[in-house]
Amino acid sequence: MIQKYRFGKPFETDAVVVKQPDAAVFGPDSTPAVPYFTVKKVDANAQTDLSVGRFGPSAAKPVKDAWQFTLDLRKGDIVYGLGEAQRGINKRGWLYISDNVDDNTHTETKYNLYGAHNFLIVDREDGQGNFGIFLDDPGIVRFDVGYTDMNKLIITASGLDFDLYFFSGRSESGKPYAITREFRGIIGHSYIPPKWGFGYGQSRYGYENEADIRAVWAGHRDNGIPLDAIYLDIDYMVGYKDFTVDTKAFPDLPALSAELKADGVRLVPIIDAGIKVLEGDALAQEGIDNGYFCLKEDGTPFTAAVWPGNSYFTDYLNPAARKWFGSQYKFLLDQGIEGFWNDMNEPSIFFTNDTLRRGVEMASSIGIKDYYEIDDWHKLMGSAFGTMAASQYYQQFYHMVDGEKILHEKVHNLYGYNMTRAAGEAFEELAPDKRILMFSRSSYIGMHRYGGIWTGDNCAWWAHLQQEVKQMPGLNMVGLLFTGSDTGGFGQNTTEDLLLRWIEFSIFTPLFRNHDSKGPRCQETYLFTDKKAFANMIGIRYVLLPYLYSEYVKAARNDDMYFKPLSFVYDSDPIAKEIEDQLMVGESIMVAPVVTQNATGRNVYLPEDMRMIRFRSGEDYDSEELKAGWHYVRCDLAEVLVFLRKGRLLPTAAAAESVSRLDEEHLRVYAYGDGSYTLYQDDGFSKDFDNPAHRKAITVKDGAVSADDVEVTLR
Ligand code: MIG
Repeated sequence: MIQKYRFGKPFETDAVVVKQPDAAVFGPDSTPAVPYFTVKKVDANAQTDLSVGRFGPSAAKPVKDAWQFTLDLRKGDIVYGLGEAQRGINKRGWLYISDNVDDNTHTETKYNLYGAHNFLIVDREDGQGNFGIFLDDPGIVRFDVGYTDMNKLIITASGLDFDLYFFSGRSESGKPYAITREFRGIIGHSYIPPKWGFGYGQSRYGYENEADIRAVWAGHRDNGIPLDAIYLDIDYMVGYKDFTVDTKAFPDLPALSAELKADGVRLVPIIDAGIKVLEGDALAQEGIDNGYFCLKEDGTPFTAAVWPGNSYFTDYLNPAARKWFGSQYKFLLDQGIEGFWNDMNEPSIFFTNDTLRRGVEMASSIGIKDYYEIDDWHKLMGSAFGTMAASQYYQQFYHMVDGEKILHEKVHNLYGYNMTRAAGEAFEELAPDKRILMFSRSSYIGMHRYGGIWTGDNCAWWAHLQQEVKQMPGLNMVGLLFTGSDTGGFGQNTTEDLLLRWIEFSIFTPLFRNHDSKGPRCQETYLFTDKKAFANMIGIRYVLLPYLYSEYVKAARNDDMYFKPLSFVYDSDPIAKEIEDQLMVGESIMVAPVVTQNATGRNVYLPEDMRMIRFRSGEDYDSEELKAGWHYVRCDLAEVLVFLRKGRLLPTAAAAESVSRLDEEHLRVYAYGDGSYTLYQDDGFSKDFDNPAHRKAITVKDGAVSADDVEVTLR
């Protein structure tokens, strides 16, 4: 059952597409009553909660006049959700703030990352009275899940205007999985990328020109390492200006793109949110003339420093501006480009003219000197340059929506979502018959209809590999199925073993991209010693693709999850509820990646008897049946373990160097007993996902396998 409560006059976020009736409407002076929670109005000065108090972590942004919802938690209650948020699959024991930010140090004591995903589930220890809650509030929201008080869940809205939804689960009332499905049923189907988007991609902030791209291409092909995409970071542009190509570095992008494509490799350029302020520039002028940019209080365009230098920020909440920005992607589509990644769309802001001026004034007030003493530091950094933190800027500009001026901070978390929506809506017109690869850094619930996300600037830390495993189910709960992290780590220096182990997990994430920053050592796989190991490991991704692609498309069309926590499947198993480093991938398999250095194996919990398949490559594998319970299993570097459920099938193909070379007419099906499976196969580009011809039945009966339209052998 779904119950929706309206508070005040919410901004329409378009997160929900299946509109729900209001169970009640609460004005600012009412005494609201909602299920499960007690409600009160908070104000910063009277506040004692650690999460919102004047001396709490969010002290810079005191909460004034906001509705707050409090619930007592019992010891064994579990809280699932919050999408991209850091920490565990079980979110208990921390404070999470929905306040999208560009922060490249994801330590576990951070409160916010790039996305705002205000959906969570309370799974009671006795299974009674479970529910899901979605706070559709695009402002800054706090989820205090046992931070102020270990036994309380305290949710503080951004103010008095938002929609609040409760879900008790459609069929199997109260089960977290059923609750998730019910929620997913009202936010629309997830985005499906072109099939090549499931191939392996290589990226580095630092590829500067055609020669760099050719070297990456050759590095893979010369070593038999599969490759479907090479990413272009901001250096392909002229002065970081969106929708330009530096023709000195890339003299003939259409030709390069066509040459690569003939070999199954696509170029995927980055698009940044900020548009360069430049006299006489057609794009900037068009934006100004039509009022497409966010404005300052005085009605002139707001500008701030990002990569291009002084930049405008497109008002993506204005449908006309969205359409205009989206139409610009045509410039690259026309050059043979079929995929993009949207960056800096929190939006990231380095500083503004005002902050700069204040800093200089501050420096002048203490007297401009040739050099500064250590004792000048507090004056210089403390009050002027040192406060150049992005978030204060969110109170300095406005959106114009339906003639109404709206302070950015009130709708802050919608920015990246609507940049990606601009692209997604444009692709429907510019390339109606073709899927375009699209993923974003910043997001809000609803963006899953237009693209995926990557998890941003992680580091080459084992802890971040562990973190990524835990982020996946939360993202899937809110419909963001096309997800993955920077494999190998973006910041810091990776090592060969970390990269191999990371690949061991990323083989299963729909987005599978090795991405690295400018400073750290290079981490293209072919630069390491055991090139064969990388070729085999990445090859296993292609081996598994018939299954992974089928599971992805089915999950997207059925509003289902591709990654699930074990407890969503084995919901009465108390051990399964505590497993945070194993996941269910689709209907047939469980994965248990090795995520610690120098380990030669790990403990794995099997909620039921399973068949463990150990892949060294598509051809080289062994397998054994394991009973339910705990097992220590060996897993060398460059091996991948897959745990196949009883009565389920795992269709695989022979390894290939690109998705375009995959032979899907001949499949090898792993089985554990008899079972049946629905394979999804299409051309990888068109959008007729529900065409029944794409769904092919595979059956294993009495140890013999058969299938519609595909040749299958049993393994
Ligand atoms: O301020 O474009 O998260 O993937 O390589 C850094 C350069 C801007 C941040 C992205 C990262 C990308 C980088 N960008």
